[in-house]
Amino acid sequence: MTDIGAVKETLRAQRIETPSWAYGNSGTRFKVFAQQGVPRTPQEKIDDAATVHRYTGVAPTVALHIPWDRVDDYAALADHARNAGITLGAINSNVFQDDDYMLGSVTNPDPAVRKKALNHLLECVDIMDATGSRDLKLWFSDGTNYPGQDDVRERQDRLAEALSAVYDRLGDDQRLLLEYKLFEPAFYTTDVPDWGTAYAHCLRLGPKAVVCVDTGHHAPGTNIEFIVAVLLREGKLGAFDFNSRFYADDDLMVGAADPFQLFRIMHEVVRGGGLGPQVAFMLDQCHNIEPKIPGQIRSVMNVQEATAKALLVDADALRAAQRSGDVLGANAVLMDAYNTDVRPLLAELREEMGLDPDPMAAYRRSGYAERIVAERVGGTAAGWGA
Ligand code: PSV
Ligand code: MN
Ligand code: MN
Repeated sequence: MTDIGAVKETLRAQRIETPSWAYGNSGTRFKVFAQQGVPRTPQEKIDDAATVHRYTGVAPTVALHIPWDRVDDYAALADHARNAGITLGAINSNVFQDDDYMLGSVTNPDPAVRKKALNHLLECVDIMDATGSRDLKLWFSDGTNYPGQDDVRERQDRLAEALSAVYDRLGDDQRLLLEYKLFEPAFYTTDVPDWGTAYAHCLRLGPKAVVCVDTGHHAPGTNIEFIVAVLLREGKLGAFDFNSRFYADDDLMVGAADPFQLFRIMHEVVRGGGLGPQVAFMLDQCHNIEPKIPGQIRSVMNVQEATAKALLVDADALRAAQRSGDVLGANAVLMDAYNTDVRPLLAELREEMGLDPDPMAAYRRSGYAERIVAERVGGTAAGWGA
């Protein structure tokens, strides 16, 4: 039997981090459809993130991307966030948007480019010191397009060298999250293409280096929940970048394309004891055609719903069925939880937390959307990459 009180306590303590870049304009390489009222500054992105937290109650941090969120005074930015009711979360490095990085950043054959990339990563740790952020998220677009283009093995050596320099710079309470991605923008080899490569580097680096699983970064058909189970078992699952995909790295709302997969992932998280602070649950999404703040609210709710269902799995009944080889019985236990409508439970929890039971409706009624359209005139709207 599941203890509903305990389920609610766990849901109340859950933390989901939203990304600053979700609030700015974004699109595909074909077209960016600009929206009215989007933030023009990192401060306005933080205000929008704080709004998501106001209505969901479980999104108290916002991730920054440098240099997209570059400011002169990061401590002041952290103050701005605190005044808005949230704090600054992971610092995402960016060594993929500079002409110098055409052949790679930390794995570039040119040592001068490698140095420049490393300096940026180290600067991100300085920023973490100022913002009080725990996590540095590293994603490298590095790779090659053609067989023979560069020495694949040597690129691993260059990567290891840079990672180790960053690792040595981390404070005692700081972590490095290494994110992998199968392909794009590199199409032949990617230097950190999969969890195995990320895991191998993190293992060598030490306990402060952990893997980030971006749910959109796998080949179609990959069993992501298996990866989650294995990484958790090894103590090397550090974070999620949640989003949904139909084809490649689509960055659509988490739980939109395949809510069952999200449930299966959360089941392994619960099973592996990963619902604590050691795993950061972050969104990495772009809202190209839908309004951004409600897009984030919906995404946070989707993660909550998948988590609630995973918490409802009758662990004792599941184990008993598994131990007795009852294949259909075990599957039924899981499906019973997945097929439960958890929306009333979450609505009740929100009321207990002093929130509106329907965050989407409460946001709609608040007038915030109309207010930012009226107020955010002049200046340049922040976009993906600005
Ligand atoms: C790369 O595709 C990625 O998932 C990384 O996390 C980047 O920081 C982010 O997307 C940029 O949107
Ligand atoms: Mn990502
Ligand atoms: Mn991505």
